[in-house]
Amino acid sequence: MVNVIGLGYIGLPTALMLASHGVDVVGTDYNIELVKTLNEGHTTFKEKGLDDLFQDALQSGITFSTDYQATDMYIISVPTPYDKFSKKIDASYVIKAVESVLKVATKGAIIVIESTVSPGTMEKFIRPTVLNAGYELGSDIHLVHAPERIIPGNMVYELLHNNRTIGADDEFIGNKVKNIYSSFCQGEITVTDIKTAEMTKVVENTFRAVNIAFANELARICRHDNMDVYEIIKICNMHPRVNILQPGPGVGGHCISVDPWFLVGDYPSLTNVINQSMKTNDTQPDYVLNRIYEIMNENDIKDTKRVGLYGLTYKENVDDMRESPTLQLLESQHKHLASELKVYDPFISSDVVEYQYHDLDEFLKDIDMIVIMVKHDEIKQNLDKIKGKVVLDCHNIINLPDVYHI
Ligand code: SAJ
Repeated sequence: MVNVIGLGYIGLPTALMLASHGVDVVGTDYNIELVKTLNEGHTTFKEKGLDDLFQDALQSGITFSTDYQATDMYIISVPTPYDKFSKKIDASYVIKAVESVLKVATKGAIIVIESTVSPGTMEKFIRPTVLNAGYELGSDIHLVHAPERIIPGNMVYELLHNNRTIGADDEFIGNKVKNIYSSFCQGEITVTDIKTAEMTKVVENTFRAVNIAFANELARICRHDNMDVYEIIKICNMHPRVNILQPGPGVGGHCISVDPWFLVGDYPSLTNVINQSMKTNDTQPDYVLNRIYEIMNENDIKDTKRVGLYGLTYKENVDDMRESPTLQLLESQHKHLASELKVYDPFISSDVVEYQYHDLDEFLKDIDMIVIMVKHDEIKQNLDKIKGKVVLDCHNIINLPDVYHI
């Protein structure tokens, strides 16, 4: 039996996928409400294909509990935030999960850490946790790091098809874990050592963060001299060895806006490009705020009450608001001046910010200027409704001459 610990954005789909492919799985989370919701037959977040997968897994016998199970294989997928000041990883959730598991694990059990961790975390924090509890590594307990790569919005497909990396101290254990993941994963699974696995995951997301920062910087250069950044990137990308990502209102989510800071925190004197890239991405919501004021002036819109931000989530067609550029923009706006920017997101049904709407038409009725912060399909399908409004399109989804861009 596999006990999956942490039933959030990564742990839950992973547990469901294993169960629906014949693996005996118990999902554990310390959040009583979350476990109750799952046991009542409901998923806890929206994701394409997740509800069907959930039904399959239930039929295959998955169960959910707040108790850690006595077994020989654990997959831990709990949050790994970073400390905003030191930029270093906060490994406390992973450490606590490992400590809880050690209390019930059978001799020779494998503990797989799926949570993204900075290179060296297993060495610095997890090995000592096992040793301090009186266990011998390599015989009583085996440690493995198997970072995930799935993208929110397409998780179910990517769980099935992405290549994976498994880091282990010994190849036999690595291959044993590979066999478990092979129950559903059709991609290539590379077995390597733990530190390499830790580093590859962080490097992959850092590569993307630096590329987006480059695109954001190009947008600023092009704005300064009135050039079309999208046309320039499109043409450059026709070069066989150039692949520039897209500028946007900022970088959110729990991966690309977080993981590169682990490297900056651990190697401050060696990470100039990464550090500066993260600063560029982090200041992008402020840059958008300035653009809003510029465009308001140009169009004689005197009051921010008549301006609306479309989208609260960190990216399109998901209900996840972690590190969202819109929330960052609202926070920085509050610091600078009193304003009442309106906000709407079709994926957020609860009230999370002031002046939030839950109906697109109501939202549009109360504004003269709309800022497309997130390119949800909904707005792409309702472009006729924003005719006549001043539009700041942060994602270049509207192909009309009088639309403003960042
Ligand atoms: N963004 C841009 N410009 C782009 C692409 C993205 O500004 O050209 C912004 C998005 O709007 C969003 C942020 O970057 O705010 C991150 O979005 P994303 O779609 O690049 O990535 P995530 O955070 O949803 O998921 C990533 C995935 N990485 C990719 O390389 C696409 C996924 O594979 C990882 O597994 C996941 O992080 C993770 O868990 O680490």
